[in-house]
Amino acid sequence: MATSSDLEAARIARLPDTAYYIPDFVTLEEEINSVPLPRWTQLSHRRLQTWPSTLTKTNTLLAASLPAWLHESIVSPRLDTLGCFAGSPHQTPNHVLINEYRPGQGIMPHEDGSAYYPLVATVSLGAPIVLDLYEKGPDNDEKVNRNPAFRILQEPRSLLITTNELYTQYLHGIAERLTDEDLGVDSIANWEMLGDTQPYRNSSYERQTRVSLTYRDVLKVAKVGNSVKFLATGR
Ligand SMILES: O=C(O)CCC(=O)C(=O)O
Repeated sequence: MATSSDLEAARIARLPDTAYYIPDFVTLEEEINSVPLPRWTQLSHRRLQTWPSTLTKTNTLLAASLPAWLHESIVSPRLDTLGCFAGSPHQTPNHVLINEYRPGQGIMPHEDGSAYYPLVATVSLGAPIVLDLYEKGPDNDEKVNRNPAFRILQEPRSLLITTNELYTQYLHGIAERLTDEDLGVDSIANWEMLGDTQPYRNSSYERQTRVSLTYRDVLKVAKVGNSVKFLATGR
């Protein structure tokens, strides 16, 4: 199992501070067994599951454990062994978003914001996808350029960690297209770190359904039991 000393070896050297990429983070068998339970919310451009629940309007997580199949089984213990959440308030992820993208679907460039400790650990399942990184504009939210500053190819079963300046100073998004093209050592920041470049030997691939599990640590957590008790006693 990859440990914290392996994390430095997984650093994507061609990106600003800091991203890590680990191919084959989960095995084929684990990938097949990790099909999410059907609790999807249909959004206009993708489907989403939020575990254990959506954040409140004040970006607070109502305290609840992540289900065992997300937290205890495979990914969280490996993230803990890597030590990537060692500096976060809860020292382990407490929130997971699961996104499903069919061919042609994507997610607009955005930032994940201050509700979370500035680190996202993303496990990709099912099919590859290209994540685009954009520099923030002067007003801190618009894209500076229409073109991405960097592109990361996420293979199925891989782990991508984004943190520090890359989390705070860049937007990330997935283009709505059927084919990802112009794939090669010059255009893909983690090309040398891919487990297998053969599927991209024609510099492109056709999108298939891809599922991402994004592990995060929500900074503010409220104990629901206490507020319910408070309401009940009126004190
Ligand atoms: O699916 C992904 O890899 C990106 C998901 C994402 O950007 C998000 O949930 O905020």
